[in-house]
This record gives sequence, C-alpha cells and structure tokens, in this order.
Amino acid sequence: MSVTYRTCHLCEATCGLEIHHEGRRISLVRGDRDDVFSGGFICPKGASLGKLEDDPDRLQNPLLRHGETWEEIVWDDAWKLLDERLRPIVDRHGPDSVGVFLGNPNAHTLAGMLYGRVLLQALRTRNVFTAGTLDQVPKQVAAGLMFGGGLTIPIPDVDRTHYLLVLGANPYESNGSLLTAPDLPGRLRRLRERGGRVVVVDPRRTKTADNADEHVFIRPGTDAHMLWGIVHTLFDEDLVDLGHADGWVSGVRDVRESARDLSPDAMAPRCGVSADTIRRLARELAGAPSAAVYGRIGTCTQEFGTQASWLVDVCNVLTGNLDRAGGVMFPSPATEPTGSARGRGRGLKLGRRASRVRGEPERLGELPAVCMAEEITTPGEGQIRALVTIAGNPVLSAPDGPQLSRALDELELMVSVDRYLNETTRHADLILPPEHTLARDHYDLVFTQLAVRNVANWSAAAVGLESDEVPEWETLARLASCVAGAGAAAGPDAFDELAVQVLVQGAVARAGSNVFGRDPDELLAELSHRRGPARAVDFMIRTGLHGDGFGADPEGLTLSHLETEPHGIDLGALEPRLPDLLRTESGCVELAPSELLADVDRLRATLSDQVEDGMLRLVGRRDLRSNNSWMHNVEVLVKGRPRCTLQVHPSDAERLGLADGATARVSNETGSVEIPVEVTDAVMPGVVSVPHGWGHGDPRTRQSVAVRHAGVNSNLLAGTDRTEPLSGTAILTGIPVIVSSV
Ligand SMILES: Nc1nc2c(c(=O)[nH]1)N[C@H]1C(S)=C(S)[C@@H](COP(=O)(O)OP(=O)(O)OC[C@H]3O[C@@H](n4cnc5c(=O)[nH]c(N)nc54)[C@H](O)[C@@H]3O)O[C@H]1N2
Ligand SMILES: Nc1nc2c(c(=O)[nH]1)N[C@H]1C(S)=C(S)[C@@H](COP(=O)(O)OP(=O)(O)OC[C@H]3O[C@@H](n4cnc5c(=O)[nH]c(N)nc54)[C@H](O)[C@@H]3O)O[C@H]1N2
Ligand code: SF4
Ligand SMILES: [Mo]
Repeated sequence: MSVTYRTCHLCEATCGLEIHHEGRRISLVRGDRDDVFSGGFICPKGASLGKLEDDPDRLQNPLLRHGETWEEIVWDDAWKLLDERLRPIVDRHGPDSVGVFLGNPNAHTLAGMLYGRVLLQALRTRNVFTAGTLDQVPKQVAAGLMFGGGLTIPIPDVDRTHYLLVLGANPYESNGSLLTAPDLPGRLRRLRERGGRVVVVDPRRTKTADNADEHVFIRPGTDAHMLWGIVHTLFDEDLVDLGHADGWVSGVRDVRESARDLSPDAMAPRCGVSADTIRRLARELAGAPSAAVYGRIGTCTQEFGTQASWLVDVCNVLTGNLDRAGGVMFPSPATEPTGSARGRGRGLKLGRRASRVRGEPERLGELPAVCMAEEITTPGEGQIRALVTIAGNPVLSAPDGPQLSRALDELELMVSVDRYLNETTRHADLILPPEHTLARDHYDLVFTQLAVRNVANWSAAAVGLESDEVPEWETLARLASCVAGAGAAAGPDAFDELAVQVLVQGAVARAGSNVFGRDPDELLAELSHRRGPARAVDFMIRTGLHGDGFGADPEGLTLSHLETEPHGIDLGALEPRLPDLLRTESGCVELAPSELLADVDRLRATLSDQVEDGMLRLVGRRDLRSNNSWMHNVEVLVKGRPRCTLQVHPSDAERLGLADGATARVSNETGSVEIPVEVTDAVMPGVVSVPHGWGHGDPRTRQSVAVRHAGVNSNLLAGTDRTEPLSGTAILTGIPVIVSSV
C-alpha cells in the first residue's frame, strides 16, 4: 500500500489529496492536511477519484467505430489510421478543413495546456472552438480590453477583504471559478468571522447566499443594469477614489458620462433590485476598508456578459480596490515567465479572423462554439470535414445538441481524445483514451494564475504506464505530427522537442528574463533527463517569477525542488503588480474601452422594453456532487434524490398548476424538455432553474450508471443563434421559456 499526495484536477479549487493505493487500485482518498493551500479540505468529487478511475466504462484502449459497433484496436493501428485518414484531408482541403473542439478538462491537464497548443500550432486552422465561449470568454474579453492580456483577470483577495459582493457565482457548490481557493466555504466563513460582510446577488437563494450576510434577488441577465446603478451612485455621491491606481487609469470621465442617465432609479425596474439597495451597495463598497466585487458564470453566459464582467472591475477600480490587499489582485504564479511584465504591450486584439458562415469574429484565438455545426454542414472553401475533440462534450454542453449531433454525422472523420463513449464521442470514428490519473504528472498551469495565494505544487505520476497505455500528451503530440505531415506513427518526440524549443527560444530572447542571452543548448542540456510535460514545466518554473534562472538565483525554484515537497510550496499572499503587469498599448488601465462603451446603448435600449412578457426565465445551477456532464457515471455521486429537476417558485407553481414531483414541460422556440418539478422559494418568482450537463441515456453511449440517472439536457432550450455580441458567448442563462404541466 502506498500513499501519494496529489493535487485534485477535477475542479478549479486545486485541493491537495492524500491517496491510498496499491498500484492503480485506490482504496481511500482524503484531504491532505499538510497541503499548503487546501489544508485538508476535500469535496465528494475528489473523494470519489478512485471510483472515477475504476469505472468499468472508462475507456482504456482506442476504439474504432464501424457503423454502430465499436472495435478495440491497438495504438499502432490508431496511429496508422490517423495517418491514412486525417492528414489526407489537410492535404486535399487545407488546414481549415480540420476543426478542433477543446473542452473544459484541458485546463486541468498538462497534456491539454502544453500539447493542445502544439497541435493547434501544427494545424493552423481557423476553426478552433472551446468551452470558453460557453463560459468565461466575456470576462476574458472585458479584462483583456482593460488590462491588456487574455488572462490578466483580477482575483478577489478573499482572505483579506472586508467586503465581498458576489454576482452569479455559487462557490458553496462549484468551489470557485476564476477564483482558485480551496475551501471557499471556510474562507468566506472566516471573512465574516473577522467582521467582514458577504453579499450575494443571484436569482436563486443558493447555499452561498444562505451563508452570506445578505442575499439580493436579481432578474437574470440584468447584472449590468444593477452595476451601472452602482457606478452612477459612486459618481453621484462623490464616492470615487482610485487610491493606488490614480495616475494610470484612463477613461474615468467616459465612464462617468455613460453612467449619467443610468441611475439606480432608472435601473431598478429592469433588474428587480430596489434603487435603495443599489445605492446602499455602492456606499458599502466605497466605505469598506477593502472590498472586492466578484462575478462569475451567471454574469458571463448572459445577454450582457461582457458588459457585466467589465462593470465588475469598473466598480473595483472606482472604489480604489484594484491591486490592493483585500481588493482584487493579480497573482504571481511560479510559471509566469520572467521579463514578461513590462507595463505595456499590444493589448487585446479581437476579430483578427472571422468565422466563414456567419462572420463571427475570432476572440482569443477561437471562434464561438455555437458556430461549429454550421461550419461543418455548410459547403464551400474552408468547410470543416474532420473534427478533433479533446476532453469535450459539446453535444450536451453547448446549445442545440441535436443540431450538432446531425452535423457530426456529416463529417468525413471525427477523432475524440476522451475517457468515455458519450453523447459527443459516439459520433467519432476513433476514440483515443487518456491514461490513468495516477500515471500522469500534474501541475496547475492555469489555476495558479487565478489563485488567491501564490503556490506551486507538483504532482508526479505515482504509477508507471502499462504496456498498452499511452499518455495523453503523447497522443496530442502525435496528432500534431500527423496534421503537420510527419506522421502520427513517427512518434511524439519531434513535437515534444518543438514544444520545449519554443519556450527556450522565447526566454533567452526576452529582455528581463532570468535567462536572457543564455545559450539555449546549455539550458536544454540541463533538462535532458526529462521529457514531455515534466521538462516543459521544469523550464517554466526555472525561468518563472520564482525560478532559479538556471543558476542565476541558486535559492530559486526548480522542479527538482518541488519534487521534494509533496504538499506544495507556499509562495505567499498576492502582492500589488500594477502598473507593471499591464499589457495595454497605453500602459494604463483602460476603464472605458471603445468596444465596451459602444455596447452601452444596447443596454439603454432594453429600458423601454416591457419587463413582464409572460415568459419565465431559465437559469442553470451546479451541484457539489456533479461536474458538468462527465461525472454522472459514478454511482456514489448520482445516487439519492434526482438532481436534475425544474426548480419553480411556489407562486409560479400555483399559477401553472405544477405540483412538487409532477412532470413539467419547459419549452420555447428552440426546443422542449420534460422534467420533474421541485417547488421551492429558493428561486425568485418568474425564474425557473434546470442544471446543465444532463440528458444522458442515448443507447449508443457507454455510460451504464449515467443512463439510469439520465436527466434532461437544458441546452435543448438554448439556441445557437443567441450569443452575446462582444464575446460570441452562448446565452445560457435568462432564457425565456414557457412552462406547463404535462
Ligand atoms: N460541483 C461542481 N463544481 C463545478 C462545476 C460543476 O459542474 N459542478 N463546474 C465547474 C465549472 S466548468 C465552472 S465554469 C464553475 C462555475 O462556477 P460558478 O460560477 O460558481 O457556477 P454556479 O454554481 O453555476 O453558479 C452560478 C450562479 O449564477 C446564478 N445566475 C444565473 N443567472 C444569473 C444572472 O443573470 N445574474 C446573476 N447575478 N446570477 C445568475 C445561478 O443561479 C447560480 O447560482 O464551476 C466549476 N465547479
Ligand atoms: N446550460 C449551461 N450549459 C453550460 C454551462 C452552464 O452553466 N449552463 N456551463 C458551461 C461551462 S462553464 C463549461 S466549462 C462547459 C463544459 O463543456 P465541455 O468541456 O464540453 O463538457 P464537460 O462535461 O466538461 O466534458 C468533459 C469531457 O472531457 C472528458 N474528460 C474528462 N477528463 C479527461 C481527461 O483527462 N482527458 C480527456 N481527453 N478527456 C477527459 C469527459 O469524458 C467529457 O467527455 O459546459 C458549459 N455548458
Ligand atoms: S473542491 Fe474541486 S479540487 Fe477540491 S476535492 Fe473537490 S473537485 Fe477536487
Ligand atoms: Mo466552466
């Protein structure tokens, strides 16, 4: 029996796990009490890691589809098949003929973060889609325009703040997002215990709201309205004080001008929050010794997602809370390259390309996920003929799965890198499974950039690969090799070499880097005992903000050092990083980017709309024991009362004749679902809630537990034609629906 300490990769909280196992058989998982970040916290998902890995439905060998049947094949045949069928499509039709969909778990694997990029660089297709446009792209666009980079997102300093205003997030269930902090429930409790205040704005009284000082109901999709009311009040009552940011913020006057007619009194009827409450929230934010406004998925995947995400940080800036302890801050992750924070940059460029069919602009190198089906089915130059999905289930996670399903059936070739035969991968010709979790190295490249403390925690593979097991990074490197014309069968090494070469060349050429001007070969020689993700991470750590610079700072971090610290290394609380970290062209925080200012008229136009249109508004929700669409095949996580229900307020239930436990039909012009009713005053009147990620049960999938807990797919009610204009993100919340009893 061995005990392995490892960071949980299942959600953004990055808890340390203590895993008891005999080889691959995991007998016990508990929180690692010595983990420098999580201190023993764990949730039911992390505790079920063993069950997740032992799931008999988890794929362990490549699967090849013949019509409706599947054949297990050996890896060498899989590589041959890729070379015979994928590369010729690129030859014949060009790189755009291959589309790629990257799902959420890519952010949680080194393979996805390091070799997904290698694949995209080898392929150079414009048809890149990710779960981002079902999620956080509005925040990235807003923060990018304000601060200059796609991941320069300020993080609420929950451990030191005196006041936290939470909009559209439920960390008691989700454990936090764009806010990496294990045990957020504990951190919020301690915030209140030290005299601070937590206010939650949400159309549902969530568990987070129940545990807050105050909960404010808001009509779905109107956070920007409420936030304008706050911004108006800050100016109107002379509460604006930029604090430390004074001197490098531009656009304050433009924001003041825009806010002039958007008073709390004008906004209240639209958002359902009283003008007095809006004014009070503004005063509380400005008056607190430190405060942070935090908006998450409810403020992103909605009609005004980018505007709301922008205004969240406008409030943070205007109240002097940007870049100060207890406000919102930028982490200093160990893998951030030295010399990259130079106070200005190129800024975020949007729309460098556009989608072929509807002309949706590119953002952050990708096209909106809602464009994928039409790019497959519309003939012409640049049509997608082959699709590679990596760790994604867009048939459930994106709007209008049936339309996407039909499109996937038209592909000449579909290849999925995934651990399940599910609603999406059942359309693939070839499924390539990742390795066992304990057989892979892990390090959180993304979430350390979004964390409330600077920490570094390396999780080494605890078991070796089996003879017929291929690590995911190799699969992605071989896919890159295939599309580049070198052949998947040629192996992963050439593209592994390329991945690290790109890092090394960049670092030695970057003025201010701790290896500036050094000889690349000499640096690479020091890494020669490693390959794959470990080599890249070692290089990133050593040339990162806390790194040893290959000898430049002998006290600095290396991967070898991290390997001796199984519980991680704490690199301290967040520290002010502005204005150096800014990457805008001006070198200022752009409080009023023109794209965002121009969007305000769209919000003004809603003020004359009738508020009551007779429709209910559909919102989603998350459950602690669930994770998007892919953890419903673990019995311990799905047993008990059904999780996929329609929550309805008692007054609506009565009006519509819906009894608790009865079946309701929820429909709109896009689709319709039938679902059990749960009457609860936790949702506000006029709002109904259905969680996403359900709707299993297709007999062509292979998830024997999920099939018995199928639920319904809430995205049947989301249309591919409804996107937020600035980010192209699907509108997944605040969807108008009609509910009737069946
Ligand atoms: N257990 C669990 N944890 C997860 C996940 C999971 O599926 N399950 N998914 C992970 C992922 S991929 C992500 S992105 C994060 C998301 O993390 P969170 O953003 O915390 O996600 P939710 O728990 O869905 O909370 C969103 C809240 O927004 C509210 N809401 C809906 N519409 C609006 C609106 O218009 N305005 C406002 N103010 N609120 C609104 C909803 O009622 C809901 O309470 O969670 C991650 N963690
Ligand atoms: N209505 C509505 N829709 C939503 C949301 C919502 O709040 N409401 N939330 C959106 C959000 S925030 C997100 S992030 C998306 C998620 O959208 P997706 O990423 O498309 O969906 P997931 O359910 O996370 O699917 C993950 C897939 O990765 C596979 N997988 C898991 N681990 C690994 C691994 O290590 N390697 C590989 N190769 N595969 C793996 C799983 O089997 C599964 O097929 O859904 C979005 N959709
Ligand atoms: S909260 Fe997230 S990171 Fe922590 S144990 Fe649960 S799933 Fe894993
Ligand atoms: Mo997400």
